[in-house]
Amino acid sequence: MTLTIKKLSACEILDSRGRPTLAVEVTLSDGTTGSAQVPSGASTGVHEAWELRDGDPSRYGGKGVRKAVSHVEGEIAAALVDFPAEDQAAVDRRLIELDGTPNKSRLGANALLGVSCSVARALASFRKIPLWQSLAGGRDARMPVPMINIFSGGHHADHNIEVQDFLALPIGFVSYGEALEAVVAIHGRARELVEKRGYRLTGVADEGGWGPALKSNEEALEILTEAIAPWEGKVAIALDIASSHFCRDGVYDLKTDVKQLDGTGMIDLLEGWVGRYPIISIEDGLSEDDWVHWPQLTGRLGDRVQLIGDDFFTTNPERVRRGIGEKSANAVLVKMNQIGTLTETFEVIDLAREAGWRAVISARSGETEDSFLADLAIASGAGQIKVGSITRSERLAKYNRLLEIEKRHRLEYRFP
Ligand code: 2PG
Ligand code: MG
Repeated sequence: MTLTIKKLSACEILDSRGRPTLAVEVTLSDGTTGSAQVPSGASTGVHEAWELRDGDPSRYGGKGVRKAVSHVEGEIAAALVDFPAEDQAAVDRRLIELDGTPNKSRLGANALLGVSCSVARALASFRKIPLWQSLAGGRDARMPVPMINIFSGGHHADHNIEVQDFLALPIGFVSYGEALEAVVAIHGRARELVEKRGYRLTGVADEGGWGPALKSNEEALEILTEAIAPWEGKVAIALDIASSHFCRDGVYDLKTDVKQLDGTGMIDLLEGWVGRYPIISIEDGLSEDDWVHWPQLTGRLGDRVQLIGDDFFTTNPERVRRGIGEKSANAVLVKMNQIGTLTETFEVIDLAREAGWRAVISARSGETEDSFLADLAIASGAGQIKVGSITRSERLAKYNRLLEIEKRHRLEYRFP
C-alpha cells in the first residue's frame, strides 16, 4: 500500500524573541507522525521567500501567523491529504505549485516550510532511522564544524556596532565536542576581556553572544583576537558583516567607526581587517544587490577567505547560479526559510558542492527549540553550521543534538 499523508495540523507558537511562528504536525496513513517548528530572521534579505504575517495590529503587533496556520489546515491539507508521502521532492513540488507565486507569498513560506520539514520528520520515523540519515540520501553525511557567535551587533544587539556577528571558528579540533568546549571557554574569556575594558554587560544578545556598546567595530576584533589567542592556529575568526543593513544607495555607513565607504572602500576595509586579524570567513561583506563589487571582493580575497553570500543569495537557486557564473563569492549560507522548502534547500547545497563552493547551514536569529537544523547540517555533508552562541536553549537544542549524534555515530569531523 502506498504511504500517504493523512492529516495536517498547525499551531501558532512563539519563537526565541517571543514572536509568533508555526509548529506543524503531519500524520501519515500508517499513523506515523512528524512535526517541525519554523524559524524567523531579523536581518532578512529583500529576496527571501515571503513570511506570511496576519497584519492584524490587535494581535502581537500584526505579527500573528493565524493565516498561515489556516492555510496549512485548509488549502494545503486539502491538496495533500491522500498524496504519496515518500517522495519529498514531489511533496515540495506540490506545495510550490499550489502557492503559485515566485516568492511563496500567497500561502506563506513559513506555512510551506513547516509542512515540508514535518513530512521529512515523519518519513524518518517511518523508516526508523535518524532524521539526518533519512535526509542524506546519497550525500556524504558528516559532522559540521560550528561557527559560533561571540559578539553581536546590528539588528541583533540594538545596533551598538554595525557588524552583526563576530564568530569563533574552531578549525583545528579532532571532534565536534572538543571544538564546542573550546568555544565555551572563549565565550567566557570574551566576557572577562570586555568587562576589563570597563564595559557593562546586562545580558546576552538575540543569538546568545555578548552585545556590548563598543567604541568601534574593530574593537570587537581586537577583543575576539585576544579571546582566542590561547588556541592559536586552532580557532580563527569568522564575520557576518550583514552589510545590507547599513548600506544606502551604494554607501556603507559605519556610524560607530565614523566612516562612509563606497563598495571599493568597503573591500579595502575588509582586506585591512583580514591582514590584521585571523579572519578566514566573511559573510555579506557587501550588500545584497551589489553584483558589481562582489566579484571584485572575491578576486581580492577569495583565495584566502571564505566569502559567504547570505542576504546576497537568500538560499535561492537562481541567485546562487548567477553568483557561480559571475564568480561573485565562494560560499553560500543556507537557511531553509529563505526559500521555503527542503527540496530547494538541498538544490542550493548541491549546486554549491558541484561548483566547488562551500555551504554553511544556518539558523535564524529568531529560533525555536526544534533541532531539525542539526540533522540537516550533517545530512548535507556541507561540514559547517552556524547557530548563534552557546547560551539560550533555542541554540543549544541544535548544539546538544549534535553532541548526542557524535556520541552515537561514527561520523567524520574536519573543517572542509
Ligand atoms: C544571519 C542570521 C543569523 P537573521 O544574518 O546570518 O545570524 O540572522 O536570522 O536575523 O537573518
Ligand atoms: Mg547573515
